[in-house]
Amino acid sequence: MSEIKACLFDLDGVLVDTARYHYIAWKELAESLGFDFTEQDNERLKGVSRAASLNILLEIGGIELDEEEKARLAEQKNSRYVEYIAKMDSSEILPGALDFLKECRAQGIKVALGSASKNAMTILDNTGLTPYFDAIIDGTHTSAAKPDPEVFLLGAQALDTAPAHCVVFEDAAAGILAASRAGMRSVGIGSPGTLGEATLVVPSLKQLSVSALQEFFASV
Ligand code: B16
Ligand code: MG
Repeated sequence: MSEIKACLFDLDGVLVDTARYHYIAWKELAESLGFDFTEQDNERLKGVSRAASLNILLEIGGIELDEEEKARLAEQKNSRYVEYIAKMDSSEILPGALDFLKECRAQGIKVALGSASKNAMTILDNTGLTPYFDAIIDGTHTSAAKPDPEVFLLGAQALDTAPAHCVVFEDAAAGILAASRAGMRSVGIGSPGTLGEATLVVPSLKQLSVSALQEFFASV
């Protein structure tokens, strides 16, 4: 099959572990509204936009609100989340992620970010990852959330690379679906139980090298 010319990375859960900060901030909001929000509930929010996440949270709490009130609560949660990510540094880069990005650079493979987060730039800057990207597409550039392929198609366009030559790295099932809708192969970071639709699944980027990936994708 086609050679890999570009890698498109999701942020939360692939390069950094910000899921726990999202969780704490959503849990605080749920508790202020009078209900509990468990880690299992939080799984439903991974890769989902802020507005859609709030709708899921309110559904769990059995609460109905008008759009104005929802906007206020989304802002309240985001303010808390921003306080947490303001303290992030390079120690919070996930295992293997930095070496993989460096290897992409060394092998002339283009690199883009494809994240739903509107806070992606803060996270990339605070962890020192910004210089590793040729293009950054985040929640401030997109109008449709994953599983819509928009974020990855914009990434491929910015890198001037055809989808058949792109590989997406994702930790969320919605992101794997977005990749396949964009006509791209994908690597699921996590467990085959939730990411079974990916072309390849690995526990983390530590288990993968760019050369091993080229070899594997030469056959699929
Ligand atoms: P924000 P990703 C996603 O990031 C998170 O997985 C998801 O939990 C979050 O709700 C979404 O970003 C929006 O984030 O509130 O910062 O705009 O996995 O697409 O990098
Ligand atoms: Mg993610």
